[in-house]
Amino acid sequence: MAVSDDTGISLDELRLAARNHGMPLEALRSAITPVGLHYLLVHFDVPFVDPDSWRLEIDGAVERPMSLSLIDVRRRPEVELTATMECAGNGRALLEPRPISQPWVTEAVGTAHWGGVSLGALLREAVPADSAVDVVFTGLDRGRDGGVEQQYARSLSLLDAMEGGAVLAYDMNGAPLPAQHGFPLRLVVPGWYGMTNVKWLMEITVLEEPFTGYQMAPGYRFRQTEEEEGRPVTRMRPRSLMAPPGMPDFLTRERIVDGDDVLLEGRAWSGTAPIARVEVSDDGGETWAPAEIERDLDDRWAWVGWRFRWRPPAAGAFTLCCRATNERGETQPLEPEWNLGGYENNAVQRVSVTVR
Ligand SMILES: Nc1nc2c(c(=O)[nH]1)N[C@H]1C(S)=C(S)[C@@H](COP(=O)(O)O)O[C@H]1N2
Ligand SMILES: [Mo]
Repeated sequence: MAVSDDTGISLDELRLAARNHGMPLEALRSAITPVGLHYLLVHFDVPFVDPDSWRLEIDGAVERPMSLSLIDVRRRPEVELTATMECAGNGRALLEPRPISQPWVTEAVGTAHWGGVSLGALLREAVPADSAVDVVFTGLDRGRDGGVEQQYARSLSLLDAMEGGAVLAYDMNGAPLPAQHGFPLRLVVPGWYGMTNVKWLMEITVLEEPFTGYQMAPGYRFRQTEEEEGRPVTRMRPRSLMAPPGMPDFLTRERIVDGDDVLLEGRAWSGTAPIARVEVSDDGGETWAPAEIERDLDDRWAWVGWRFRWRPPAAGAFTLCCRATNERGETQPLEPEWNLGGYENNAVQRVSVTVR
């Protein structure tokens, strides 16, 4: 992956950014992100699917291969899941030098309520072979990435696929999936970064050897150089974001805040262990004070809310930050850990405000 030699966004990056939108951060005030405000990432084109002829094939090393229509899928017991999803590239544009790809700032996140069927239950129906190791999920979308022509495909270990609480979702926030979010069926793996959640699913293949498709390697590897093998990107690091307070300046998005009692609020999530605490700083991360946590969604995989009553010590310019820590003691760093793909940047958010 190329990196920029300056700070200017290229036309290629702008084109990607215009197709793939983030969640406006004011939507952090909603526990469930309204569908149109959920972030969007599409590597190739949105495929338009005829639901009547669509089939999900379950094949490979299974005793009972299956070919299911949408009605066959919907006939099975429904499971529901509320999950926060974040693109692994969230924060990429803040890295220096900037890896050239979708140039997210901090907004590639959203929380949806998914309805569908249990992946584990469906795989048990198909009866994977004893020698099975990986399960591959292939989408209908096709394109070229890193010079390699491919269908979008990602895999999970058999254990993660069977036991990870994954859902094959046909509903998002109580309505059929919209085209851009994977109609008619997508994978949702709670706690994992976004790329895992394969949209426009057409095939689930059980393999007896590890899957080596492009989106597993060289895609989504945490590494410093092209030569390095690196490690796979998997679960979401702890992160918190603030709903921007006050009102924005149109061009810079800097915030203008009035008064001496300002409610700061936002959300925090982590795919490796539940959120333990959130702290707030008004001096760019020098000193921290605890925020109050509100677990308003009844799901371990959904973000928690946080709030903090801020009494600005004076009028003038401040840099507000928030920092989440999970139950494993993993916390957000002040500076990102640079890597070639621009993944897993969970450095604390910095919000510039002017208090009047
Ligand atoms: N088939 C397919 N699935 C995909 C993608 C894709 O391009 N094609 N993008 C992935 C990535 S990188 C992310 S971050 C999420 C985004 O899901 P959303 O657009 O519903 O928010 O979908 C994932 N699933
Ligand atoms: Mo992503």
